[in-house]
Order: sequence, then structure tokens, then C-alpha cells
Amino acid sequence: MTNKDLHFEMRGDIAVIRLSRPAKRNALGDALILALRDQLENLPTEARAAVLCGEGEHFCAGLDLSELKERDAGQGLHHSRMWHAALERVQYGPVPVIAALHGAVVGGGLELASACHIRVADESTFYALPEGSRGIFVGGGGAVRIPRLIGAARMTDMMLTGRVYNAQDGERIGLAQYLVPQGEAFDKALELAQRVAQNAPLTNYALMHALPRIAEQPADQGFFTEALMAAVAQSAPEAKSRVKAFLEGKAAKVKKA
Ligand code: 1HE
Repeated sequence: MTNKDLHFEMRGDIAVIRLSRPAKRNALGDALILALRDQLENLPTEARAAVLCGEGEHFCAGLDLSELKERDAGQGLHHSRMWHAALERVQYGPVPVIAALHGAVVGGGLELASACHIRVADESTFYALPEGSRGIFVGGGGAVRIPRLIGAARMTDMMLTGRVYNAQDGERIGLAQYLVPQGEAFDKALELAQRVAQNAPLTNYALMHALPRIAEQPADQGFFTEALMAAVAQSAPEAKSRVKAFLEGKAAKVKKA
């Protein structure tokens, strides 16, 4: 499903997906959510990583409130599940997704950002979950993903009191892994995506698909799953050639930060 509010381009082997509805602060209506899902399901095979960003002054104002018409309980359930399906394509899609954040990252916008693998925020970024004040609840996976980033207590506070976190505090509590000067989030996200794209595809796959599942498993099962994933990754020809290159002094060392 194509959508005029979702812009897509390839920059080399990086897929750039841009929410392009700035007049409505990139609010996510049903059509846009479905287009995002379809876009992730149909990435060109040469894509090795993706950057997700928003056009205009804000990353995303969340759910398009103009579509919040009367739904009965069953319709509400299906609507939430539609968001889940789309954001699962972000989290468990073919390539790691780096979110470039600026301005408002609120409601469903924060749910979308939390489904990405790395979040880069610029100094204009602010985070909120205004669902509490709108009389609704998160429905795009936020109740699962956001506590895993910042803890249930902080999310509860955000929703009960309408607390807004600024960019610095957002990075401090774990909403973003990177904080950059205003206007630089996209460039930083692209730089990181280019770096991620150089990893062995199986390593990226393990980080996207095995690690979050291991993190949910009891330790004993997690250790076992880790061993299986490690065995698969290290047996790939690419792992052998990369290790050989290091041993022959042909690959980069880890440098002090
Ligand atoms: C919208 C939306 C929207 C803006 N749905 N139309 N999300 C919220 O509760 C956040 C609501 N939005 C805001 O608080 C503010 O708009 C912002 C802080 C994001 C941006 O402020 P600002 O001053 O730059 O823009 P604005 O003047 O408020 O909005 C510009 C236009 O965008 C305006 O429409 P216009 O026709 O009068 O120009 C706004 O109505 C429109 N707009 N945000 C629809 N969200 C899976 S469940 C997820 C549940 C949720 O996400 S609930 C939280 C929803």
C-alpha cells in the first residue's frame, strides 16, 4: 500500500523511510500505519539497514486523533492489533531500524520510536504519553516496549501526570541512545546505519531476532538459546573470514573511546 504521507528512498544500501505529513505533525492514521507495515515488508533486497525519520518540526504526534471515532470494543482490539502488526515489522523486520528523533515524540510516536533498534535524538526532542489526558491507553505496543526501555515506574508517571521529558533527560533515562545537536539527528542516524550495514547480516539478524527473545527468557533457557545462536553465527563463512582478517592484522582494532 503506497501512501503520499510516507516517503521512501534508498541511499546506497540504506533504506530511508520518512513520515511526511508535517501539517499534521506526522500523526499516524490507519492508512499511514498500514503503509509503514507494507514498506517494511517490501524493502529492496539490497537494504542492509534503515533510518526512520519525520518531516517538519516534529518526529511524530502519535495516533491521528481525528480518526478516533467511536469504535466498539472489538474494533478497538483490531485497531490496536493492526498497530502491533505494523510495529512488529519495524522491530522484527529484515534490517535494523535507526530512528532519527526531533521535536515531539509523543503517544504513538513514542511507541513507534520504541520499536526501532537505535534511537538518535536531537536537542529539540521531547517525549510524552498524552494518552492519559486523552482518556485512552497506549495501543501500539508501548505498554510492552516502553517499560523495557525506562521501567514501568517512569512510564506510569508519564501517563498519570502527563510528564514531558526533554532531550537530555530522555537520553539519561534510556529513551534514546544518542543525543546530538539540533538538526543533526538524521545525519547521525544515517552514519550509524552505514556502520550497522557493514556487519555480517547474520550478526544483525541475531541482534534483532535472538537478543530480545533471549532477554525475555529465564536465564537457563536464555543461555541455551544464546549458545545456539552463537553456533549458527560463528559457522557462517563471513564470520570465519572476518576473524581471519583480524588475526592477520588486516581488520580494525577496537579503539579507546
Ligand atoms: C493532529 C495531531 C494528532 C497535531 N492527531 N491531528 N497525540 C497527542 O495527543 C498529541 C497531540 N498533538 C500535540 O500535542 C501537538 O500537536 C504537538 C506537540 C505534537 C505539536 O504542536 P504544534 O504547536 O507544533 O502543532 P499544532 O498546532 O498543535 O498542530 C498542527 C496541526 O496538526 C493541527 O491541525 P490544524 O488543522 O488545526 O492545523 C493539529 O490538530 C494537528 N495535529 N497532532 C491529529 N495526534 C496506537 S494508540 C496511540 C495513542 C496515541 O498516540 S494518543 C496521543 C495522540
